[in-house]
Amino acid sequence: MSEELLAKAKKVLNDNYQDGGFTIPSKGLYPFQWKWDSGFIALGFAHYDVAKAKKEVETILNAQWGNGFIPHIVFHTETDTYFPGKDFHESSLHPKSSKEYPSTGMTQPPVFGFILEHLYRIAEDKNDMLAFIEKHIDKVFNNHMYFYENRDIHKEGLVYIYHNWESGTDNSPIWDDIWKTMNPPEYTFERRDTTHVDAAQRPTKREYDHYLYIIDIAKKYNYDDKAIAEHSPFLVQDPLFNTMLIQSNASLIRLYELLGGNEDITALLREKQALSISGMNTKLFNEDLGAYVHYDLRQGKQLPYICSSSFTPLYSEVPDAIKAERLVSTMLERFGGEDKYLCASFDPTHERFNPRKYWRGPVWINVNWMLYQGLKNHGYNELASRIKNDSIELVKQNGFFEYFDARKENPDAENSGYGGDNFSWTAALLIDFLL
Ligand code: 9YW
Repeated sequence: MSEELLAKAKKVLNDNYQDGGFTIPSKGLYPFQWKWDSGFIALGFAHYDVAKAKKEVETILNAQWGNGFIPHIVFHTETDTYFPGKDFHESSLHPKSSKEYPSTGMTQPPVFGFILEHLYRIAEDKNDMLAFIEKHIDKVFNNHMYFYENRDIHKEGLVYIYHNWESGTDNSPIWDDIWKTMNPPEYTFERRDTTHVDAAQRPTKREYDHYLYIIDIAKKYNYDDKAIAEHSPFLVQDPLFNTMLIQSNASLIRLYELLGGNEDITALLREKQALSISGMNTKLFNEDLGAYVHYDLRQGKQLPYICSSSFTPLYSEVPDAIKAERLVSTMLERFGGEDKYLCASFDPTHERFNPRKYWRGPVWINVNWMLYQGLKNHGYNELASRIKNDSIELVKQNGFFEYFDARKENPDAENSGYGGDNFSWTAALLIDFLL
């Protein structure tokens, strides 16, 4: 059975691979290259087609800007099946943007440090992979320095995101509190996502008005980081985003050590790492909730909600044994009932939970993969296995969807897979789970 599933997963990835040397997340719905998707996709390819794995990473890193920034979408091709496209984003406004690759002017979680390390783990020909890593690692390092130099405004080791799309968790109920502080104009535009996917599973039109308005503000300042930090109505320190940076720092340190030399770089990374870890634990941990939460820099306060991002610090050295234990018990208490698959994207006990809507409740395989790694690293092998088995089960029963209903008994739909079908990172990470 798992052979069959594996073959299907490979087919999804192969079919989504494009001539330009990148892989789209899902046909129709997402026709370009997305940043964190491409990291997870490379991991899947690494198990059976190393050339494509390398190409995927190389292509996105080629689109890096002169200041080290890596954009969230790279518009490699012309198509009007996605909104907002390159004409709305206008990355050329930023003086250091790539001239060759039009993109968005926002980013996504920094995954490439740990992705490179996983590519090395999986590779049969270690020397060949190490040569690849040596060629590209400085780009990832420069990307981390971009974050620390431009987005850590209080020099506390925590970097900001200025748009919900930068978080990767687009319409999380966490952002509802921020939407209440804004009153964007009513934009006139043609949604494309809802021609591919049931509108009940996607963000609302009004939410999109907010998304577009934040971009317009950033564009007004030519995507200048300092101006964005001053003027963006959305300015958040996200536990998932910062954990990915920290986990990627750790991988970069190990990889640079493997390569030899580079003492200045590793010393700098270690210094940043210590600051970031302490920032996470002092500013983003919420003792009452027993979880990491988001911090709203605009309002100067924590956003006290638990979502799957709250547990992702397990995929890093951020929580000590006591905090790891707290996280695990919070997860089990609120998200882990016998009637649920792990791990819902938002607190199932909260009134804002919606089991079918995108990041407001459904299970996402990339987050599950990170939780699995983290639980294993912290010694929670049984719970790690549960998350892995739940992920495999959801795909086996429903197909390679973008997200899944966490309820084992689903009264609303026959198929508990939602959003885009033949979804690349679901396939890629399933391959990693199975092999
Ligand atoms: C959008 C591509 C992206 C992911 C994001 C996810 C979704 C796209 O799809 O956003 O148009 O809203 O939220 O994390 O990278 O798979």
